Amino acid sequence: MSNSNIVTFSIIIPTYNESENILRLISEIEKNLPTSDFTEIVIVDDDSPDGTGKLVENYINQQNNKNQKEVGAKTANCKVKIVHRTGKTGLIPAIMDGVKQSSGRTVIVMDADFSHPPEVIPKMMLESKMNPNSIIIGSRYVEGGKVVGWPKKRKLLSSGASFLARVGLNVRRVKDPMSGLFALPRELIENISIDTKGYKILLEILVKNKEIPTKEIPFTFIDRRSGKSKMDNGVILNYAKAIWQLYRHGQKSGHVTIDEKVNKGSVLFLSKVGRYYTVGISGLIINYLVSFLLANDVANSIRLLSNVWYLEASIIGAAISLTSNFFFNKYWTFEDRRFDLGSTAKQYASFIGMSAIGLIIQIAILYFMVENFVPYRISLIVAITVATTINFILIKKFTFKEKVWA
Ligand SMILES: Nc1nc2c(ncn2[C@@H]2O[C@H](COP(=O)(O)OP(=O)(O)O)[C@@H](O)[C@H]2O)c(=O)[nH]1
Ligand SMILES: [Mg+2]
Repeated sequence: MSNSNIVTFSIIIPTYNESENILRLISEIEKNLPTSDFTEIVIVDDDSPDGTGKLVENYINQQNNKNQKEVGAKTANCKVKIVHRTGKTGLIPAIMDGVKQSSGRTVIVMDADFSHPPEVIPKMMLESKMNPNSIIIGSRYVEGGKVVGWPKKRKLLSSGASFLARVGLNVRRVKDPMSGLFALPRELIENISIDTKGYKILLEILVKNKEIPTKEIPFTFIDRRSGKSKMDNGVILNYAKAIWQLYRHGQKSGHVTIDEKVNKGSVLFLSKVGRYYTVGISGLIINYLVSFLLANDVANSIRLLSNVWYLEASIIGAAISLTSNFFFNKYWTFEDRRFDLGSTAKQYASFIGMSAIGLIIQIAILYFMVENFVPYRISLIVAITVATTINFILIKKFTFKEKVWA
Protein backbone atom coordinates (compact mmCIF):
# COMPACT_ATOMS: atom_id res chain seq x y z
CA MET A 1 0.00 0.00 0.00
CA SER A 2 1.28 3.41 -0.85
CA ASN A 3 0.46 6.52 1.11
CA SER A 4 -1.46 7.77 -1.86
CA ASN A 5 -4.33 9.21 0.09
CA ILE A 6 -2.22 11.98 1.56
CA VAL A 7 -2.71 14.81 -0.86
CA THR A 8 0.41 16.87 -1.47
CA PHE A 9 -0.84 19.19 -4.19
CA SER A 10 -4.28 20.57 -4.94
CA ILE A 11 -4.58 22.13 -8.36
CA ILE A 12 -7.55 24.49 -8.33
CA ILE A 13 -8.99 25.27 -11.76
CA PRO A 14 -11.96 27.65 -11.94
CA THR A 15 -14.06 27.18 -15.05
CA TYR A 16 -16.79 29.02 -16.80
CA ASN A 17 -17.75 27.71 -20.23
CA GLU A 18 -14.58 25.72 -20.80
CA SER A 19 -16.13 22.61 -22.36
CA GLU A 20 -13.71 22.82 -25.27
CA ASN A 21 -10.68 22.83 -23.02
CA ILE A 22 -11.29 21.13 -19.74
CA LEU A 23 -10.96 17.39 -20.47
CA ARG A 24 -7.93 17.90 -22.67
CA LEU A 25 -6.38 20.04 -19.94
CA ILE A 26 -6.99 17.43 -17.25
CA SER A 27 -5.37 14.75 -19.37
CA GLU A 28 -2.37 16.96 -20.18
CA ILE A 29 -1.86 17.74 -16.50
CA GLU A 30 -2.10 14.07 -15.55
CA LYS A 31 0.38 13.15 -18.25
CA ASN A 32 2.94 15.57 -16.85
CA LEU A 33 2.56 14.84 -13.15
CA PRO A 34 5.54 13.51 -11.22
CA THR A 35 4.71 10.10 -9.77
CA SER A 36 6.08 10.74 -6.31
CA ASP A 37 3.29 12.91 -4.97
CA PHE A 38 -0.44 12.54 -4.77
CA THR A 39 -2.22 15.35 -6.53
CA GLU A 40 -5.87 16.30 -6.67
CA ILE A 41 -7.26 18.39 -9.49
CA VAL A 42 -10.21 20.43 -8.29
CA ILE A 43 -12.42 21.90 -11.00
CA VAL A 44 -14.63 24.69 -9.69
CA ASP A 45 -17.46 25.29 -12.10
CA ASP A 46 -19.99 28.10 -11.85
CA ASP A 47 -22.83 26.17 -13.44
CA SER A 48 -21.47 26.80 -16.95
CA PRO A 49 -24.27 26.90 -19.51
CA ASP A 50 -22.08 24.93 -21.94
CA GLY A 51 -22.05 21.92 -19.62
CA THR A 52 -18.43 22.05 -18.47
CA GLY A 53 -19.44 20.76 -15.03
CA LYS A 54 -21.39 17.82 -16.42
CA LEU A 55 -18.50 16.91 -18.69
CA VAL A 56 -16.11 16.68 -15.76
CA GLU A 57 -18.67 14.81 -13.70
CA ASN A 58 -19.00 12.17 -16.44
CA TYR A 59 -15.26 11.92 -16.77
CA ILE A 60 -14.88 11.24 -13.04
CA ASN A 61 -17.56 8.51 -13.12
CA GLN A 62 -15.89 6.90 -16.11
CA GLN A 63 -12.54 6.84 -14.33
CA ASN A 64 -14.12 5.29 -11.22
CA ASN A 65 -15.77 2.53 -13.24
CA LYS A 66 -12.56 1.78 -15.05
CA ASN A 67 -10.61 1.53 -11.81
CA GLN A 68 -13.18 -0.85 -10.33
CA LYS A 69 -13.04 -3.14 -13.35
CA GLU A 70 -9.31 -3.27 -13.80
CA VAL A 71 -8.27 -5.15 -10.69
CA GLY A 72 -4.63 -4.65 -10.01
CA ALA A 73 -4.35 -1.56 -12.15
CA LYS A 74 -1.49 0.67 -11.08
CA THR A 75 -2.42 2.99 -8.23
CA ALA A 76 -3.17 6.40 -9.60
CA ASN A 77 -1.22 9.33 -8.22
CA CYS A 78 -3.97 11.74 -9.10
CA LYS A 79 -7.65 12.26 -8.51
CA VAL A 80 -10.09 14.67 -10.13
CA LYS A 81 -12.80 16.42 -8.14
CA ILE A 82 -15.58 18.69 -9.24
CA VAL A 83 -17.13 21.49 -7.23
CA HIS A 84 -20.43 22.71 -8.63
CA ARG A 85 -21.40 26.21 -7.70
CA THR A 86 -24.88 27.47 -8.29
CA GLY A 87 -24.23 30.87 -9.78
CA LYS A 88 -21.50 32.87 -11.45
CA THR A 89 -20.25 35.01 -8.61
CA GLY A 90 -16.79 35.68 -9.92
CA LEU A 91 -13.40 34.18 -10.07
CA ILE A 92 -12.09 34.82 -6.57
CA PRO A 93 -15.05 33.28 -4.71
CA ALA A 94 -14.77 30.27 -7.04
CA ILE A 95 -11.08 29.84 -6.22
CA MET A 96 -11.77 30.23 -2.50
CA ASP A 97 -14.49 27.57 -2.69
CA GLY A 98 -12.10 25.23 -4.43
CA VAL A 99 -9.50 25.80 -1.75
CA LYS A 100 -12.06 24.97 0.95
CA GLN A 101 -13.00 21.74 -0.78
CA SER A 102 -9.42 20.61 -1.22
CA SER A 103 -6.85 19.20 1.16
CA GLY A 104 -3.39 19.47 -0.40
CA ARG A 105 -0.64 21.03 1.64
CA THR A 106 0.25 23.13 -1.35
CA VAL A 107 -2.42 24.87 -3.42
CA ILE A 108 -1.81 25.57 -7.09
CA VAL A 109 -4.15 27.87 -9.01
CA MET A 110 -4.34 27.89 -12.80
CA ASP A 111 -6.67 28.83 -15.67
CA ALA A 112 -8.53 26.28 -17.75
CA ASP A 113 -7.93 27.84 -21.15
CA PHE A 114 -4.36 26.60 -21.78
CA SER A 115 -2.96 30.09 -21.21
CA HIS A 116 -1.04 28.38 -18.44
CA PRO A 117 0.73 25.46 -20.13
CA PRO A 118 0.35 22.17 -18.21
CA GLU A 119 4.09 21.53 -18.68
CA VAL A 120 5.04 24.20 -16.14
CA ILE A 121 3.05 22.53 -13.37
CA PRO A 122 5.74 19.92 -12.57
CA LYS A 123 8.38 22.68 -12.52
CA MET A 124 6.32 24.65 -10.05
CA MET A 125 5.77 21.55 -7.94
CA LEU A 126 9.47 20.87 -7.80
CA GLU A 127 10.23 24.46 -6.84
CA SER A 128 7.52 24.37 -4.21
CA LYS A 129 8.95 21.20 -2.70
CA MET A 130 12.36 22.83 -2.46
CA ASN A 131 10.85 26.01 -0.97
CA PRO A 132 7.74 24.79 0.83
CA ASN A 133 7.06 28.11 2.52
CA SER A 134 7.40 30.31 -0.53
CA ILE A 135 4.96 31.62 -3.06
CA ILE A 136 5.90 30.17 -6.45
CA ILE A 137 4.68 32.30 -9.34
CA GLY A 138 4.32 31.36 -12.99
CA SER A 139 5.76 34.53 -14.46
CA ARG A 140 5.40 36.18 -17.87
CA TYR A 141 7.77 38.98 -17.06
CA VAL A 142 10.96 37.36 -15.81
CA GLU A 143 13.65 36.32 -18.25
CA GLY A 144 12.47 33.39 -20.30
CA GLY A 145 8.80 34.24 -19.90
CA LYS A 146 6.59 35.88 -22.48
CA VAL A 147 3.10 36.58 -23.75
CA VAL A 148 1.88 35.19 -27.06
CA GLY A 149 -1.34 36.07 -28.84
CA TRP A 150 -2.37 39.22 -27.04
CA PRO A 151 -2.95 42.31 -29.13
CA LYS A 152 -0.56 45.18 -28.39
CA LYS A 153 -3.33 47.03 -26.60
CA ARG A 154 -3.90 44.29 -24.05
CA LYS A 155 -0.18 43.72 -23.56
CA LEU A 156 0.21 47.39 -22.79
CA LEU A 157 -2.76 47.37 -20.44
CA SER A 158 -1.39 44.35 -18.62
CA SER A 159 2.20 45.49 -18.26
CA GLY A 160 1.03 49.01 -17.37
CA ALA A 161 -1.23 47.64 -14.66
CA SER A 162 1.59 45.40 -13.41
CA PHE A 163 3.91 48.36 -13.27
CA LEU A 164 1.37 50.46 -11.36
CA ALA A 165 0.73 47.61 -8.96
CA ARG A 166 4.40 46.96 -8.37
CA VAL A 167 5.26 50.57 -7.67
CA GLY A 168 1.98 51.68 -6.13
CA LEU A 169 1.38 48.69 -3.88
CA ASN A 170 5.03 48.16 -3.14
CA VAL A 171 5.37 44.64 -4.49
CA ARG A 172 8.39 45.52 -6.60
CA ARG A 173 10.11 42.28 -5.66
CA VAL A 174 7.72 40.40 -7.95
CA LYS A 175 7.82 41.00 -11.71
CA ASP A 176 4.42 39.47 -12.44
CA PRO A 177 2.21 40.09 -9.39
CA MET A 178 -0.96 39.72 -11.43
CA SER A 179 -0.28 36.26 -12.76
CA GLY A 180 -3.12 33.81 -12.47
CA LEU A 181 -0.72 30.88 -12.13
CA PHE A 182 0.83 30.29 -8.72
CA ALA A 183 1.52 27.76 -5.98
CA LEU A 184 1.56 28.47 -2.27
CA PRO A 185 1.18 26.87 1.16
CA ARG A 186 -2.48 26.32 1.99
CA GLU A 187 -2.40 28.59 5.08
CA LEU A 188 -1.59 31.63 2.94
CA ILE A 189 -4.73 31.40 0.86
CA GLU A 190 -7.16 29.61 3.16
CA ASN A 191 -7.82 32.36 5.65
CA ILE A 192 -7.24 35.45 3.62
CA SER A 193 -10.12 37.89 3.44
CA ILE A 194 -10.35 39.26 -0.04
CA ASP A 195 -11.15 42.96 -0.28
CA THR A 196 -10.94 43.60 -3.98
CA LYS A 197 -13.61 42.89 -6.50
CA GLY A 198 -12.35 41.10 -9.53
CA TYR A 199 -9.82 38.42 -10.11
CA LYS A 200 -6.29 39.31 -9.11
CA ILE A 201 -6.09 37.16 -6.04
CA LEU A 202 -2.31 36.70 -6.15
CA LEU A 203 -1.73 40.45 -5.95
CA GLU A 204 -3.89 40.62 -2.85
CA ILE A 205 -1.98 37.75 -1.23
CA LEU A 206 1.38 39.34 -2.06
CA VAL A 207 0.36 42.72 -0.66
CA LYS A 208 -0.82 41.12 2.57
CA ASN A 209 2.21 38.84 2.98
CA LYS A 210 5.18 41.05 2.21
CA GLU A 211 7.54 38.95 4.34
CA ILE A 212 6.88 35.65 2.53
CA PRO A 213 9.63 34.71 0.05
CA THR A 214 8.66 34.44 -3.59
CA LYS A 215 10.10 32.68 -6.60
CA GLU A 216 9.15 33.26 -10.22
CA ILE A 217 9.18 30.51 -12.82
CA PRO A 218 9.16 31.81 -16.40
CA PHE A 219 6.49 30.50 -18.73
CA THR A 220 5.00 31.44 -22.07
CA PHE A 221 1.49 32.73 -21.66
CA ILE A 222 -0.57 31.79 -24.70
CA ASP A 223 -3.88 33.52 -25.14
CA ARG A 224 -6.87 31.22 -25.20
CA ARG A 225 -7.60 29.60 -28.55
CA SER A 226 -11.10 28.35 -27.75
CA GLY A 227 -13.87 29.73 -25.61
CA LYS A 228 -14.42 33.30 -24.54
CA SER A 229 -12.45 35.59 -22.25
CA LYS A 230 -14.15 37.25 -19.37
CA MET A 231 -12.03 40.34 -19.88
CA ASP A 232 -14.64 42.22 -21.80
CA ASN A 233 -13.37 45.05 -23.96
CA GLY A 234 -17.01 45.88 -24.60
CA VAL A 235 -17.19 47.48 -21.19
CA ILE A 236 -14.73 50.18 -22.19
CA LEU A 237 -16.27 50.65 -25.62
CA ASN A 238 -19.80 50.96 -24.24
CA TYR A 239 -18.62 53.60 -21.89
CA ALA A 240 -17.05 55.65 -24.66
CA LYS A 241 -20.29 55.30 -26.66
CA ALA A 242 -22.41 56.43 -23.74
CA ILE A 243 -20.24 59.50 -23.23
CA TRP A 244 -20.47 60.39 -26.90
CA GLN A 245 -24.24 60.02 -26.89
CA LEU A 246 -24.58 62.18 -23.80
CA TYR A 247 -22.43 64.77 -25.42
CA ARG A 248 -24.52 64.78 -28.61
CA HIS A 249 -27.64 64.99 -26.53
CA GLY A 250 -26.37 68.11 -24.82
CA GLN A 251 -25.55 69.64 -28.18
CA LYS A 252 -29.02 68.97 -29.60
CA SER A 253 -30.79 70.50 -26.66
CA GLY A 254 -29.10 73.75 -27.49
CA HIS A 255 -26.59 74.24 -24.71
CA VAL A 256 -23.74 74.49 -27.15
CA THR A 257 -23.93 77.29 -29.64
CA ILE A 258 -21.65 77.39 -32.62
CA ASP A 259 -19.53 80.50 -32.56
CA GLU A 260 -16.97 80.72 -35.29
CA LYS A 261 -15.87 84.25 -34.59
CA VAL A 262 -13.78 83.59 -31.56
CA ASN A 263 -10.59 85.52 -31.54
CA LYS A 264 -8.18 82.97 -30.15
CA GLY A 265 -5.27 85.33 -29.95
CA SER A 266 -7.00 87.62 -27.53
CA VAL A 267 -6.91 85.22 -24.67
CA LEU A 268 -3.64 85.30 -22.85
CA PHE A 269 -1.37 82.32 -22.56
CA LEU A 270 -1.53 82.35 -18.79
CA SER A 271 -5.29 82.42 -18.58
CA LYS A 272 -5.34 79.39 -20.84
CA VAL A 273 -2.84 77.60 -18.66
CA GLY A 274 -5.12 78.40 -15.72
CA ARG A 275 -8.14 76.99 -17.51
CA TYR A 276 -6.17 73.96 -18.62
CA TYR A 277 -5.16 73.17 -15.05
CA THR A 278 -8.72 73.70 -13.85
CA VAL A 279 -9.98 71.25 -16.46
CA GLY A 280 -7.24 68.87 -15.34
CA ILE A 281 -8.51 69.03 -11.78
CA SER A 282 -12.10 68.41 -12.93
CA GLY A 283 -10.72 65.39 -14.78
CA LEU A 284 -9.06 64.11 -11.62
CA ILE A 285 -12.34 64.38 -9.73
CA ILE A 286 -14.23 62.57 -12.51
CA ASN A 287 -11.48 59.97 -12.69
CA TYR A 288 -11.62 59.43 -8.96
CA LEU A 289 -15.42 59.17 -8.84
CA VAL A 290 -15.64 56.74 -11.75
CA SER A 291 -12.82 54.54 -10.45
CA PHE A 292 -14.34 54.58 -7.00
CA LEU A 293 -17.86 53.76 -8.17
CA LEU A 294 -16.75 50.99 -10.52
CA ALA A 295 -14.46 49.33 -8.04
CA ASN A 296 -17.02 49.27 -5.27
CA ASP A 297 -20.27 47.57 -4.44
CA VAL A 298 -22.28 49.93 -6.57
CA ALA A 299 -20.88 48.10 -9.57
CA ASN A 300 -22.55 44.90 -8.47
CA SER A 301 -25.98 46.34 -8.96
CA ILE A 302 -25.17 47.15 -12.58
CA ARG A 303 -24.68 43.79 -14.23
CA LEU A 304 -22.52 45.07 -17.04
CA LEU A 305 -19.96 46.34 -14.60
CA SER A 306 -19.65 43.56 -12.10
CA ASN A 307 -16.29 41.83 -12.08
CA VAL A 308 -14.47 45.06 -12.84
CA TRP A 309 -11.25 44.92 -10.96
CA TYR A 310 -10.06 48.10 -9.31
CA LEU A 311 -7.01 48.77 -11.49
CA GLU A 312 -9.15 48.27 -14.56
CA ALA A 313 -11.76 50.50 -12.98
CA SER A 314 -9.14 53.18 -12.70
CA ILE A 315 -8.08 52.70 -16.32
CA ILE A 316 -11.72 53.20 -17.35
CA GLY A 317 -11.82 56.20 -15.02
CA ALA A 318 -8.79 57.62 -16.79
CA ALA A 319 -10.36 57.07 -20.21
CA ILE A 320 -13.56 58.86 -19.24
CA SER A 321 -11.82 61.79 -17.61
CA LEU A 322 -9.55 62.08 -20.63
CA THR A 323 -12.64 62.41 -22.80
CA SER A 324 -14.29 64.99 -20.59
CA ASN A 325 -10.98 66.85 -20.41
CA PHE A 326 -10.89 66.97 -24.17
CA PHE A 327 -14.33 68.52 -24.51
CA PHE A 328 -13.86 71.02 -21.69
CA ASN A 329 -10.51 72.06 -23.11
CA LYS A 330 -11.87 72.34 -26.62
CA TYR A 331 -14.91 74.35 -25.62
CA TRP A 332 -13.59 76.40 -22.74
CA THR A 333 -9.79 76.52 -22.64
CA PHE A 334 -9.21 76.93 -26.36
CA GLU A 335 -12.66 78.32 -27.17
CA ASP A 336 -13.02 76.13 -30.20
CA ARG A 337 -16.74 75.77 -30.80
CA ARG A 338 -16.70 73.80 -34.04
CA PHE A 339 -18.05 70.34 -33.37
CA ASP A 340 -18.35 68.65 -36.75
CA LEU A 341 -17.56 64.97 -36.38
CA GLY A 342 -14.56 64.74 -38.74
CA SER A 343 -12.40 67.48 -37.27
CA THR A 344 -13.56 66.78 -33.71
CA ALA A 345 -12.52 63.15 -34.05
CA LYS A 346 -9.15 64.20 -35.47
CA GLN A 347 -8.57 66.61 -32.60
CA TYR A 348 -9.68 63.98 -30.11
CA ALA A 349 -7.19 61.47 -31.49
CA SER A 350 -4.44 64.06 -31.38
CA PHE A 351 -5.42 65.01 -27.82
CA ILE A 352 -5.18 61.37 -26.74
CA GLY A 353 -1.81 61.05 -28.45
CA MET A 354 -0.45 64.15 -26.73
CA SER A 355 -1.82 62.96 -23.41
CA ALA A 356 -0.12 59.63 -23.93
CA ILE A 357 3.17 61.42 -24.51
CA GLY A 358 2.52 63.37 -21.31
CA LEU A 359 1.79 60.17 -19.41
CA ILE A 360 4.96 58.54 -20.67
CA ILE A 361 6.97 61.59 -19.61
CA GLN A 362 5.26 61.53 -16.23
CA ILE A 363 5.91 57.82 -15.65
CA ALA A 364 9.50 58.14 -16.86
CA ILE A 365 10.22 61.02 -14.46
CA LEU A 366 8.42 59.23 -11.65
CA TYR A 367 10.23 55.97 -12.24
CA PHE A 368 13.60 57.66 -12.53
CA MET A 369 13.12 59.67 -9.33
CA VAL A 370 11.62 56.86 -7.22
CA GLU A 371 14.28 54.41 -8.33
CA ASN A 372 16.85 56.98 -7.26
CA PHE A 373 15.31 57.14 -3.80
CA VAL A 374 13.51 60.46 -4.07
CA PRO A 375 10.41 60.08 -1.87
CA TYR A 376 7.34 59.03 -3.84
CA ARG A 377 5.25 62.10 -2.86
CA ILE A 378 7.85 64.57 -4.08
CA SER A 379 8.55 62.58 -7.23
CA LEU A 380 4.85 62.55 -7.99
CA ILE A 381 4.46 66.32 -7.65
CA VAL A 382 7.49 67.02 -9.85
CA ALA A 383 6.47 64.43 -12.44
CA ILE A 384 2.89 65.69 -12.68
CA THR A 385 3.86 69.36 -12.86
CA VAL A 386 6.49 68.89 -15.56
CA ALA A 387 4.39 66.47 -17.59
CA THR A 388 1.24 68.62 -17.41
CA THR A 389 3.06 71.72 -18.58
CA ILE A 390 4.69 69.93 -21.50
CA ASN A 391 1.31 68.45 -22.27
CA PHE A 392 -0.37 71.84 -22.34
CA ILE A 393 2.16 73.23 -24.80
CA LEU A 394 1.88 70.18 -27.06
CA ILE A 395 -1.91 70.29 -27.06
CA LYS A 396 -2.02 74.03 -27.66
CA LYS A 397 0.34 73.83 -30.58
CA PHE A 398 -0.51 70.53 -32.23
CA THR A 399 -4.09 69.69 -31.27
CA PHE A 400 -5.65 73.16 -31.42
CA LYS A 401 -3.07 74.63 -33.79
CA GLU A 402 -2.41 77.78 -31.80
CA LYS A 403 0.85 79.63 -31.43
CA VAL A 404 2.52 78.62 -28.21
CA TRP A 405 2.89 82.12 -26.80
CA ALA A 406 -0.30 83.74 -28.01
N1 LIG B 1 -15.77 29.41 -11.68
C1 LIG B 1 -15.55 30.52 -12.41
N2 LIG B 1 -14.52 30.56 -13.28
C2 LIG B 1 -14.33 31.66 -14.01
C3 LIG B 1 -15.15 32.82 -13.90
N3 LIG B 1 -14.69 33.76 -14.77
C4 LIG B 1 -13.64 33.21 -15.39
N4 LIG B 1 -13.41 31.94 -14.95
C5 LIG B 1 -12.32 31.03 -15.32
O1 LIG B 1 -11.12 31.68 -14.93
C6 LIG B 1 -10.07 31.42 -15.85
C7 LIG B 1 -9.56 32.73 -16.42
O2 LIG B 1 -10.59 33.37 -17.15
P1 LIG B 1 -10.37 34.00 -18.58
O3 LIG B 1 -11.70 34.27 -19.16
O4 LIG B 1 -9.43 33.15 -19.39
O5 LIG B 1 -9.70 35.38 -18.20
P2 LIG B 1 -8.49 36.11 -18.91
O6 LIG B 1 -7.41 35.08 -19.12
O7 LIG B 1 -8.13 37.18 -17.93
O8 LIG B 1 -9.03 36.62 -20.20
C8 LIG B 1 -10.67 30.50 -16.88
O9 LIG B 1 -10.36 29.18 -16.52
C9 LIG B 1 -12.16 30.77 -16.78
O10 LIG B 1 -12.93 29.66 -17.19
C10 LIG B 1 -16.23 32.76 -12.96
O11 LIG B 1 -16.99 33.70 -12.80
N5 LIG B 1 -16.37 31.61 -12.25
MG1 LIG C 1 -7.55 33.37 -20.18
